[in-house]
This record gives sequence, C-alpha cells and structure tokens, in this order.
Amino acid sequence: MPADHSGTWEMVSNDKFDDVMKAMDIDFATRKIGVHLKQTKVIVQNGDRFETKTLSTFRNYEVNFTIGEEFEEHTKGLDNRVVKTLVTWDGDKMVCVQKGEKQNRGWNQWVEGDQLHLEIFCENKVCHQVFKKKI
Ligand code: VLZ
Repeated sequence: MPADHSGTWEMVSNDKFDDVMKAMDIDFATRKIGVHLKQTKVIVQNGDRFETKTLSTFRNYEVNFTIGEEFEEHTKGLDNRVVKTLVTWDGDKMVCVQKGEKQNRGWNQWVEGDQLHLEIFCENKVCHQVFKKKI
C-alpha cells in the first residue's frame, strides 16, 4: 500500500520558494507575487494514478501522472519549460525527477501526520513547503 497523499492541503509555510523560482529563471515581477501566495494543493489519488492541482489567487498549476510512467510536462505558468517527468515511490516518499534544461530538477513529497511536505529543487536550490490537511 502506497502512502495516501489525497485530499485538500493548505499551505502553512514556504521556505526558499524565491530561490527556486530564481533558479528557474522566473522573472522578478512574477516572483514578487509568487513568494506571498498561500497555495492550496488538491490531490486525487487512484492507485498509482494522480491528479494534482496547485491553486492560488494568482495562478493555478495542474499536473496528472502515473507512478513509474515518464511523461512530457509543460510547466505552463511556472517557468514555461518542457521536461521529461518521472514520479516514483521511495518508500512512502514520492520522488519526482524532471529531466530538461535545468540540472537537478524535481520534487519530493511526503505525509507526516496531518501535514504534507514538499521539497522542490532546481540546480543547487531547495524550497520546503508544508501544507496542513483541510478537514
Ligand atoms: O508540485 O509541481 O505537489 O504534483 C505553484 C503555482 C506551482 C503558483 C508549483 C505559483 C508546482 C506561481 C509544484 C508563481 C510562479 C509542483 C507537484 C507536487 C504537483
């Protein structure tokens, strides 16, 4: 049984998101707004199939994937690149590798109690986001 990431999760902290946006070459104006957003993560999990939405007042980001199946991801509204994405399980941790122009790009996501943790990395920068499960 894989870990259960499903639910609606509300952001409680977002450490070094600006650094990661900068590493992705996201422009100053977008970063100024982006860094203050309270993101909401909506995850629907059906076995190995995931539908995810990251929502905010400024921009939404949607990505759907199946564990173990590489796909082409368009990071629309984020840094607008095309990457080859693969998500796998490392125990209860979800590990995502995004191959493309940027080195060491991807994210790790795991659940601790009623919190969802997400590390987003790009080049030598790491952002740590924490979300709390909405009841
Ligand atoms: O997360 O890929 O949870 O499956 C941020 C949008 C989206 C709002 C971040 C800010 C995407 C826009 C992170 C300002 C530029 C991501 C996955 C794991 C989704």
